[in-house]
Amino acid sequence: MQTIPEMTNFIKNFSLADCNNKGFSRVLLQLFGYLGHGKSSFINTCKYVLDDTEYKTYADVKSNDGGNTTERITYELTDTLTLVDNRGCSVMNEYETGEIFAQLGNLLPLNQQVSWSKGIGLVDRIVEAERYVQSSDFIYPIFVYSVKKGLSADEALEVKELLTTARNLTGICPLVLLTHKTNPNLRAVRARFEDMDVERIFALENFTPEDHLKTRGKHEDVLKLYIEVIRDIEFRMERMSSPEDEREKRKQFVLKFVYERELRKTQQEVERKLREEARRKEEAEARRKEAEKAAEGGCTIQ
Ligand SMILES: Nc1nc2c(ncn2[C@@H]2O[C@H](COP(=O)(O)OP(=O)(O)OP(=O)(O)O)[C@@H](O)[C@H]2O)c(=O)[nH]1
Ligand SMILES: [Mg+2]
Repeated sequence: MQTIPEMTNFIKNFSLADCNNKGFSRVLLQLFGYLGHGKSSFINTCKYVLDDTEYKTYADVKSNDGGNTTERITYELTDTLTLVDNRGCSVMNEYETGEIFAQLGNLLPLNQQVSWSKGIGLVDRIVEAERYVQSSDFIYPIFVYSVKKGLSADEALEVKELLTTARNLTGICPLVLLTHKTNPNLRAVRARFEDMDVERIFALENFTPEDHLKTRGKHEDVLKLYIEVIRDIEFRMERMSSPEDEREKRKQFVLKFVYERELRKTQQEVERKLREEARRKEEAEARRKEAEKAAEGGCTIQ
């Protein structure tokens, strides 16, 4: 069992130069998930624990249910580890998931306002961003979910799909971080994630501006999470190809996702038009028959 200073040193001194880094120079810990689940608070918590100074709000935290973080902002935690506060999504419709995957795959610029675009606008932005995005960044996905929100069976299906796609995109099974650990929903929510075959589930209580009394339990929870993340990075690094190839794979993945989404949309539109046309014909036919009947009736009376 390591002590707190030992764990802290281990995390702070972790460097990709010590492993077979294939040319990767920095790790981007990509935080993603729904609005208001505690991503920004987690960043503040990590800085508080690793810097071990007074509590500061580095990342903007909203006092309500979210929608606050609208930029992809980076926060350097150590020389090697950088946290990325991605824009949260409200519902998992196909447009938002396209955006989420482009962010997650690090295909959009960092530290710039995130403007969401419908249709193939996203493809243009990905191509445009190629000049600015650093391919030597190793992507590590962390899915943030608040226990307080609960998780129904239907929502769990949606989350599972999101996590599976994120895994296929990044090559890493996202680590699931449950916030609001002390909420009574913890057991039930954790069980849902366990059913999804998630490999690593961590639960913690974020420090907040209202409550940042440092307890050993809270402090250690954060350090243990990082130690696990580092072990995982070392394992995955062995199995990665070059940073450029990896980025190209991610790009192809997201472009295919957007292309298929647009194709589905076009097909749905064509099907809708055909259904409408068939309905119009049926109605016209019914009207014609009505008129015929009325005309026949008129003849009999005469
Ligand atoms: N008690 C408690 N409050 C938390 C925890 N995590 C987040 N909060 C609170 O929940 C609210 C939303 O947290 P944020 O960190 O802004 O969430 P976010 O995911 O960054 O939200 P967006 O950027 O809007 O998507 C804030 O009021 C936080 O103080 C936690 O673990 N425990
Ligand atoms: Mg935020």
